[in-house]
Amino acid sequence: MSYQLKQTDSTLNNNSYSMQSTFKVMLLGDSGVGKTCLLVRFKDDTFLCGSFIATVGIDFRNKTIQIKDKQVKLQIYDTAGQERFRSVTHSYYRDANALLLLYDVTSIISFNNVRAWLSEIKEFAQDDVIICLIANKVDKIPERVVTKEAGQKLATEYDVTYIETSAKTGMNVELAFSATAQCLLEKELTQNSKLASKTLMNLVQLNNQTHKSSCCLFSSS
Ligand SMILES: Nc1nc2c(ncn2[C@@H]2O[C@H](COP(=O)(O)OP(=O)(O)OP(=O)(O)O)[C@@H](O)[C@H]2O)c(=O)[nH]1
Ligand SMILES: [Mg+2]
Repeated sequence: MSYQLKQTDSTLNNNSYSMQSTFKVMLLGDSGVGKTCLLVRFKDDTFLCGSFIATVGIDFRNKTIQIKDKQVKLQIYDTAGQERFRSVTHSYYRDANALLLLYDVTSIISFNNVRAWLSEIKEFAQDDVIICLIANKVDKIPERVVTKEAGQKLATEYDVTYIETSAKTGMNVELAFSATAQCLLEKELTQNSKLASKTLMNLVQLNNQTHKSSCCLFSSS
């Protein structure tokens, strides 16, 4: 195994050393699709409701999760969706190990823009970056305009994993990050990004078959 031996976060026992890997995960997508809310749900298990405050430039939060006997530290970059910050965010793509590309299921514009985001990814990110297409705000059932089938079709066309989430209810939020972390661990071990992408797809499928609401395949700290 090629995991680095590092001291873990200060939240863990200072005297304990653990097998830890660190990965950079970037959140992308149009302004207002729910990137910041998804991150806050994952990090603090709360929902930012009320007035929408657009992210300026780029922000980041760390979270360490446990996958089997491994500590996985995720450095999560929350980017601004607004066009005027695009040049700032482009410079971060290169370092990203995984990209969570969000759209809002109540906004056809955000869905149609996914292709443009994927072109940017192709231009600025590493060739073997892990990509997950996230259909967010699925709790807004009456307002939904982008179907699951349309989302899955687009994901299949680009050979990326598709996950439906709600930052409001927490549905699949843990799954999106934890399955991505597990996939990145596998990629680190095998150096095979195609195999790791398949692992991500399988984990999501397995979860959808066995747990209809939230994921309990992983634990986090
Ligand atoms: N109902 C519902 N509302 C959501 C969900 N996720 C986000 N929102 C709302 O959507 C709005 C925008 O959310 P943000 O997370 O700030 O959007 P963002 O993608 O970070 O936007 P930028 O920072 O401008 O790129 C806020 O008013 C949130 O309350 C969700 O899953 N369900
Ligand atoms: Mg934001």
